[in-house]
Amino acid sequence: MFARTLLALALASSLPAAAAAQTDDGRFVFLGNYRSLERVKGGVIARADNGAVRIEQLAGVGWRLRYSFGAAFDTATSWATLPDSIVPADVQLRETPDAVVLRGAAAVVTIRKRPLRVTVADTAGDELLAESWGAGHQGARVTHVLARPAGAHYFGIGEEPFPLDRTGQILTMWNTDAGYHAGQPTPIYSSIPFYVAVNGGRAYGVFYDDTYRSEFDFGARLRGNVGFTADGGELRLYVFPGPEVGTVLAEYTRLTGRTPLPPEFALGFQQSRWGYIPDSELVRITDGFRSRGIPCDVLYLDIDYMDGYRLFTWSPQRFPDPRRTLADLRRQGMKVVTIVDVGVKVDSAYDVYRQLLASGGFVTWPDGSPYVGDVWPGKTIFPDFALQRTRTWWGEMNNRLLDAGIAGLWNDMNEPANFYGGTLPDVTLFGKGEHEGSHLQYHNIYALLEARASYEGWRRLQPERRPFLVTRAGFSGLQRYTSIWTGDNSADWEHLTLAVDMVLGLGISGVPFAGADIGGFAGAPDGELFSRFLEASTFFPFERTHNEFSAPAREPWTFGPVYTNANREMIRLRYRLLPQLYTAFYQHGRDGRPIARPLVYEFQGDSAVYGLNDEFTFGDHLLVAPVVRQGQDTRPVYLPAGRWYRYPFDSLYEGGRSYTVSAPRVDPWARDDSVFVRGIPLFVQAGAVIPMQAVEQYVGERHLDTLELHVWDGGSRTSELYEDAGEGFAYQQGAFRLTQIGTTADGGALRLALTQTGSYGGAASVFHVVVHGLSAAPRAVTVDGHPAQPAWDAGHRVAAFDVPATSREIRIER
Ligand code: MIG
Repeated sequence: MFARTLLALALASSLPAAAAAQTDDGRFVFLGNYRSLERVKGGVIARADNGAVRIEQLAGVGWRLRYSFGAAFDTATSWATLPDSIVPADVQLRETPDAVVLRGAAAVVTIRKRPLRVTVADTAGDELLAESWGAGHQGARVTHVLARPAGAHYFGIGEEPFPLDRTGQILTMWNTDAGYHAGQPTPIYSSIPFYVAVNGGRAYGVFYDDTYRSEFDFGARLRGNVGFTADGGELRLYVFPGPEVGTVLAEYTRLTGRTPLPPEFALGFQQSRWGYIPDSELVRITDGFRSRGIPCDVLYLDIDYMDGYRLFTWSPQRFPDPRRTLADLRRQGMKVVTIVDVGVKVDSAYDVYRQLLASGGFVTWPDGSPYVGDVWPGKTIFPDFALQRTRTWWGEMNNRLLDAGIAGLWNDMNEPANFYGGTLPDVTLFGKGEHEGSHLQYHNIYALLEARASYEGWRRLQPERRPFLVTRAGFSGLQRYTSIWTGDNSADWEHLTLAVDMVLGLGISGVPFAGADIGGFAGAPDGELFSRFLEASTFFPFERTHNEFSAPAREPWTFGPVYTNANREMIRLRYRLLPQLYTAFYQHGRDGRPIARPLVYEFQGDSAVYGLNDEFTFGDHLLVAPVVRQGQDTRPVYLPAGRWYRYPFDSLYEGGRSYTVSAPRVDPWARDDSVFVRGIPLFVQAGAVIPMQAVEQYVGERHLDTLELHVWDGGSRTSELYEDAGEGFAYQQGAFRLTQIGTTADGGALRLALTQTGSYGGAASVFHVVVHGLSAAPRAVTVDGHPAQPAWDAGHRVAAFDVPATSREIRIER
C-alpha cells in the first residue's frame, strides 16, 4: 500500500493529471488521451493522461511496445530474451493532429491520439493488429486488449492440451504440475506467452515478455477482442510483422533463441520407465532391444536410482558402481539419462545440502531464512536459480552425474512442484542482491533458469559434448537450452490426440524439440494404443516411452510378436529417417522453424488447414497423418494444393482436397515387415527429395558411407540434407556439409541439381538415389554427363542407382 502511494505521488508529479489514474475502486484505467512525444533511438515515447508507451523498432525482430502506468518504465531484467537481439533500428516519424506514425522496415505503427491507441499495419497499409481497449492497469495488474477481426486465427501458447487454433480458448500462464490433463482447464507445465495470428492469409506474431501469472483470452469472454492480463510486471510486448508464419518464427526466435543441434543420439528412440532398478534391469532392457533388433539409443533412470532421493547421488544398493554399469551399457551403444529434481533434501549429513545452505543460494522466506518444502526426499530447500552463484554451483553438481558417464539430464518437478500446496508460497523471495523478486515474478521462469544453469554448466565443464537436457516446465527461451516432454498423460486415446496437439503447439511456439510419454504415463495401454502412440511419436522430434512406477511394463516387445514386429518397423523407420530429422534440426537453428510442423506453417494461405490438429510435416515435404482413434483402418487426410505421393507405395494424389486413406491396424497375417509402415499415412510432395539412411541399432553404430536420396517425380522443389559429426562443436567451424537439391520435372526428364556448402570429412561419399513415381523404367540416366545404370524394381516401380556424393547434376530421362 505504502509503495503504491509513493508510486501515485511520483506519477502525480511527472504527469499532472495522473491523480485521475487512482484505481481504488477496482476499475481498469486505460492510457487516456495523448499528451506529448519524446524521440528515443528506434522510436518514441508517447505520454498520455494515465501513462505512457515506448515503441521501438528492433532490427530483424519487429517492434517492442512497453507501457508504463507510473513515473518511469520498468527496469526488470528479461530472462526470456537475448540481450544481443535488442538493437533499435531507425524509423521514419510523421505527426499529424490526430496521430503519430512510425514507418519501419516491415510495418507501420500508428499511435492514434484520442484516446491513445496503437495499430500496426504492413507497409502496404493493411492493418495487422489494432488496440481496441488498448493498454490499462488495475493496481499492479496490467491488461492489453486488441480487436479480434472475424477472420483471424491464433496459434501458439505452447503445449496447451487443446486444438491448435486458440480462437475461443482461455489459457493461463502459471507453470503447474498438471498430471492427467485431458479435458482439464489450463494451466499446464510450461508457459509460452507467444502467439502467431493468421488473418486473410497474412501472419503476425505477438509475445508478452511478462513472467507473472497471466491469462490469454482469444475471444472467449472478450468476444470480439483478444486480451492478455497479467498479475504484475511490465506490460512489454513484441510484435513480429511477418507476413509469413515462417518470418514470425524467425523473428521470435531471433529474440528468444533457437535450439542448438543436440547430440545426434538424442534423435534416436529412447526408453524410460519409473522403476528401471537395479542396475541389472538396465542390462536386461538393453539385451531386450539388441536381441530383437529394435533400435534404441537411450534408457532413463527415474528418481529411485538416487540414495534416498538425494540429488546427484546413487543408491549404493541399486547402483553400487554406476561408472562401470554405464560404461558397460555404452559398449552396446546404450546411453543413460538420469532424472534431476530441484528439491534438495534437508539432511546435515548430505554435502549438497550443506553446500547450498552455506552459500545462502536458496529460496527464502521474507526474512531470508530458507523456505522448506516437501518433495520426494521429504523436507527440501530449493536452489535459487536467479542467483548467478547458484547457477554456477548447480552446473558443478550436475557434473557429478556427467562424470559418472550419463548422457543427459532430465529435469522434473521444476514448475516448481511442492507437495505442500502444489508450489512455493507467493511471499518467498528469489535473487537477493542481484535481481530480487518474489515467487510471483520468478515462478514461471524457475525452470528456465534451472535449464540455463544446467546448460551453461555443461558447456563450461564438458565443452566438447553437446548438452542434452529434457525438462517438464519452462518459459519462452527454454528452447535455447533444453528439449521438453509433455508430462504425465494417460494410456487412453484422448491423450494420444492431446500428445499431437501439445507437440505441434510447442513447435509453432518456437519450442521444436518436444515429445510425449509414448503409451501414456498412467494406466495400461493395449497393443493397438501403444503401437498407434509409437507411430505418431516416430515423427515427434523427441521420441520416448515412459510410464509410472505402478503401471505395467511397456517395452516395444510387451504386446506379443505381431505388435513387436510393427513397433520394430516404426522404430526402424525413425532411424531410416534420421537424415531428414537431423536436417530439420539444422533448419530450425537457421530460421526457427518447427521440426514437426503444423500445416499452417507452410500453407498459411489455405484456411482448410487451420482446423487440422492431427496432420503435420516432419521436416520438409513429408506429411504425416497419424491415426489417433481406436479401431480405425482408414482415416481422412487433407492434402494441401499440389501433387502428393503416398509413402511407401507411391500412389499419386492431387492436393487441395481430402481423401479417406487406408491406415490398417497391425495385420496379424503380414509376411513382409515393411507392410507395417502402411499403418500410418505418410505423403511426400512431388519433386521432393527425402534423405534417408540404413537402419542402425543406435546412432553411430557404424560409419555410413552411403546415404539414400529418395526423389519423387513430377514436381519442382528444393530439398536439403545436412551432415556433420553428430556430436561436438566442430560444425561451428565449418565441419559440416549442406547439400541442396533442386528438382525440375518436364515432359522429357526429371533433373536434380546438387550444390554443396561446408566441408565435413565424415560426410557420405555415395548417394544411393531412389526414384519414385515413375510409370516405367527410365530410358536413360546421366550423372554429370556420364551414363549410369539404374536398377528397375518393377514391383515397386522405383529406379535406383549410386552416384558420387559430389555429383552436380543428375538427369533421369523417361
Ligand atoms: O511426482 O519422478 O512427470 O515423468 O516419472 C511425480 C517420478 C514425479 C513426475 C514426472 C514423471 C516421473 C515422476 N515425476
